[in-house]
Amino acid sequence: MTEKLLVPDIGDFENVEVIELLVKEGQEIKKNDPIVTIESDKSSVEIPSTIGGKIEKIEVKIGDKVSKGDLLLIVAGAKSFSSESENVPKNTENLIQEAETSLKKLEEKIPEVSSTQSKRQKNETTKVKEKKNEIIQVVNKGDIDPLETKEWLESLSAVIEKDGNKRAHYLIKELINKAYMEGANIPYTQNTPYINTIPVTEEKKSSGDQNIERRIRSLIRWNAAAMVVRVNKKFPELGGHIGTFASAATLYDVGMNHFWRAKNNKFGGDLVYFQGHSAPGMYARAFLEGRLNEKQLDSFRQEVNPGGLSSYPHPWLMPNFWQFPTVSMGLGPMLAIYQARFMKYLINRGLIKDEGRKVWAFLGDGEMDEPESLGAIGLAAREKLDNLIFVVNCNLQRLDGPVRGNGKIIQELEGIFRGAGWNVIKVVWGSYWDSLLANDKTGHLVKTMNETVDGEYQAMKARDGAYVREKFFGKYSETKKLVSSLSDKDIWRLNRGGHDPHKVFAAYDKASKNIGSPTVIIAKTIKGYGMGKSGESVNTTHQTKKLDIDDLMYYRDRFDVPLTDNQVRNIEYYKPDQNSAEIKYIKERRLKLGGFIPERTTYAKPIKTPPKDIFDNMKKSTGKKEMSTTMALVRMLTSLLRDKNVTQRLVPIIPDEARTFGMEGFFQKIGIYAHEGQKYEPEDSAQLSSYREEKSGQVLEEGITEAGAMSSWIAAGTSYTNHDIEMIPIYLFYSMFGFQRIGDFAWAGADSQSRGFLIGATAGRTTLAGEGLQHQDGHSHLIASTIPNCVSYDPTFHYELAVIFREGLRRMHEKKENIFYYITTMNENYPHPEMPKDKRCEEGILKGMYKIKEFNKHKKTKIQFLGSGTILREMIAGAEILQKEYKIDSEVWSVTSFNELRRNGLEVERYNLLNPNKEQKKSYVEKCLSDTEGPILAASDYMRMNSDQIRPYINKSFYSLGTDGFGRSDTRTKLRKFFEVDKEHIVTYGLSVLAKEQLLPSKYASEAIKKYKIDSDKPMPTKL
Ligand SMILES: Cc1ncc(C[n+]2csc(CCOP(=O)(O)OP(=O)(O)O)c2C)c(N)n1
Ligand SMILES: [Mg+2]
Repeated sequence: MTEKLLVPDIGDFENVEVIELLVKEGQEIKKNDPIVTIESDKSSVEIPSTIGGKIEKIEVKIGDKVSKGDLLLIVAGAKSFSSESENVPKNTENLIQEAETSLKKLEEKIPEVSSTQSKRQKNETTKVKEKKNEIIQVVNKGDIDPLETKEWLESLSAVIEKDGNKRAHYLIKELINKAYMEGANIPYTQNTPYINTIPVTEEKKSSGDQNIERRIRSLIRWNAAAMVVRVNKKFPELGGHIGTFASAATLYDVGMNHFWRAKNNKFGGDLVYFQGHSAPGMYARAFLEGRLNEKQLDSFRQEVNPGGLSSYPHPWLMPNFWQFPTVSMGLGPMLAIYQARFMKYLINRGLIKDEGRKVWAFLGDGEMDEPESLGAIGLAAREKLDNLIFVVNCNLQRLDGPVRGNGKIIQELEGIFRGAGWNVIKVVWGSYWDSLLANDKTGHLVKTMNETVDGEYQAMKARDGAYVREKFFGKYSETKKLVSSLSDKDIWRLNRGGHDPHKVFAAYDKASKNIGSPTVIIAKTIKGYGMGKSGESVNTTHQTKKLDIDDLMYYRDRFDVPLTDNQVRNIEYYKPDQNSAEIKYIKERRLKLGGFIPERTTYAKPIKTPPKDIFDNMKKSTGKKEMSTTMALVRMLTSLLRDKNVTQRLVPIIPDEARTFGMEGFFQKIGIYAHEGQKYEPEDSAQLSSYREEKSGQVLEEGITEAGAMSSWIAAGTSYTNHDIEMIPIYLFYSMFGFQRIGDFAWAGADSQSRGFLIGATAGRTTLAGEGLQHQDGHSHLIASTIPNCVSYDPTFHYELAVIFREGLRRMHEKKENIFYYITTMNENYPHPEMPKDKRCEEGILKGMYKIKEFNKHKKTKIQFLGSGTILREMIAGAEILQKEYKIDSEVWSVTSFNELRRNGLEVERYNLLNPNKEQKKSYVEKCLSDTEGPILAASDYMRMNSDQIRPYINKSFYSLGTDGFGRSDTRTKLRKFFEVDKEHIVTYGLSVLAKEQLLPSKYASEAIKKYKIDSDKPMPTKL
């Protein structure tokens, strides 16, 4: 039996060119094997076979134009004929049914996965039954019928006692539903009362030795503060922070002693994002662990000489220690969310094992004001990232003062996270409050807690017990009575949740076991905890970096650090003996948890660079066929997907612009990642480029979030260290929405030593024609050049792109250089020439320039043209005019990277200046141009500063053209005329430059100005 394979529905396209035949006659094929690649003027896509069998005849050849229904090939002995009905995707109902069955299976599995969880759930009911009839009554000012309220509350208590929490919850839910249906939109449940989320009865107890843990924590506190004070005593300019870690010490210690599992040869490790300026605490712990010595602590913030400790977590500066750069506020939360998401992506794609690893992120309450901090919490909930735990340290202060003086940051964050679908655990009060709360029969204590604003809470901790008694408990007679038997000292001892290891342990335990949603632990602490008058809860705490002797004595006494007065005066570190109980304990805990944290290692295997010929089709002329470099890139990616070493490792990342870049073919080919698969039949399901979401999908289709896409890129680009698997992220974006939008993330990516490609597509101020001022990028290369390990290119032709891309793969993913690539691609279609045969061409492309054309017919006057991106084509056209109409020769250089040329120039110049007696070196740009004839005119589709970068390294007359000024929407021709980078301006400026250099009479330039109707009086485009 023979079957025909036809061109499927390819959307709105007709007469699309066949550009590749991927099979031969006589070949056995399987269903879904790619048969041919077709290409429209916007995108290329592979057509897969719907039949398996032996190819009897291929009915198309390269260059043919095909449309839907055309015959592609005939297959003999078709094994599984894809009938109409099979071709038609499963209907929505089936898909939903499938999803539901798998959900059911998951639910059934959950108790197995977490027997502790189910036990806990059972306990919930039984425990509650044992509980006495105690309810927290929130006194309501507007209660019009207290008796009725009492009856309802008593009924509820009776239900809880008789049938447990769940039944009570059910009844309340039903009541709310009923009220809603009757038209009452109540209750507004943004918040729960200002008390701990976990009731005392449900607190999981730590098995740790609390006394020893307190001693260890005290030593860490002391050493962290001592480090900052010592360093600032010696070099007051260095700075540092004491107050932040002082507030967070317990939050970190409980994690370190009990929860965070390190990476080792048996386990991938939890990933912890430490709050940047709490770094002193991490160093102080590492000191006790024996990982750092006193000398190193004394070189805190002295990073110039090797061995110094970096100010904040910087993997670039401490590559064996820090994993995540967090100090620029707001980046940590997003990076952590996308890290957790990428971990699930790797698991769902079968690239790493699911070991139940977690991502923890420590954030400041002030930091939560950064829009990025909350910017991706919806994604975390949507994707059910139960491998993610945020800990927000709510010390109620930021740098200048209270985070919310008149409000309550904890309540505000609770509402936001609850609304987004997170599991919220508030840790507000410490254990000393437990009995008070239990005795709060009238509800006035909780009422006071609810009513007190953060500014007051802060002020109270800056005062003393008597003040708290008066201001807080004194508000109502009921609360006053509640503490009547407590001394002022007792009242002062009433601790906050974040400083209570028991409460923190219970919260961490619950968070680690949570299934189906991310968790945020919102912990209340005191900024500068234990610092007394010098810094506890005072507005200036954040910047306290010097403590006088009295403060230090107080701090020592407050935490019982076993140092003599003299030792305190000398601000000595304290490290107990190796055999002491403390050191043994700390080491034993970490051993149990698999090793030290933080620690940065990598055991990833390199990815073999694809063979040299993989992009050979990019080195041939396209003839008359026009295409953009963006399209050429997509073609290259399609080829890469056929390379067995590379295919699985590619991570295409797109923020909702796949169609703009002609990448929609990837949807079907490799699928869009969706953690729950596809629960609906896509509208375009019958088409070849249908929107296909899949659990094991490869494309990260991020939606409109450049910051999110960049966070994914960083997660994938650092996968070699965080997951020991080298990945190749390729993030395509509108170049204008690249560095300037997410510059700080790019900097964090660089610090993290991310490896991968950033593709600034639709680049060039006059090349992206119709979009206007905020779209047209004329400077992204300049921003890219500010990042030291970013290698950037602005190629014009497909073979340049191919050479650059392959070298990027080799340098980053095979040779593991800690660099990343920024490449601009354009959306202008034009024919591409064959790669020049000159052997130096490839080297030149990579170094930044090579001679692409020489016009030397007349041998009289000569000029050197340097161009990049699409403007190179204008230069070639201009050079042709000059030769033909003015008998002027020229050499045209394709400059693939002004940035790389400048870097080389800088380096060589520095060498020469520092080695005046040695043989002087020549920069690459000098080597290319020093022996050439005539002045130099450079131009690009970027600001003049782009090409001006190489001016100092050329001992010749140098002029530049560029697109300085605001972009605007118009045709390419008009835009290039406006910015004076079209071929006519290149000719005119060329003639004028030659006149200025006394190589040509000025009349030629004047004539050209007239001929091309150039208005010499037009203001600079920067002023328009
Ligand atoms: C993007 C950014 N802006 C400003 C800063 C400077 N800065 C460092 S810490 C800090 C205050 C932080 O307050 P919070 O987040 O509450 O942390 P805390 O120290 O109170 O734990 C500021 C403004 C920064 N690091 N990053
Ligand atoms: Mg704070």
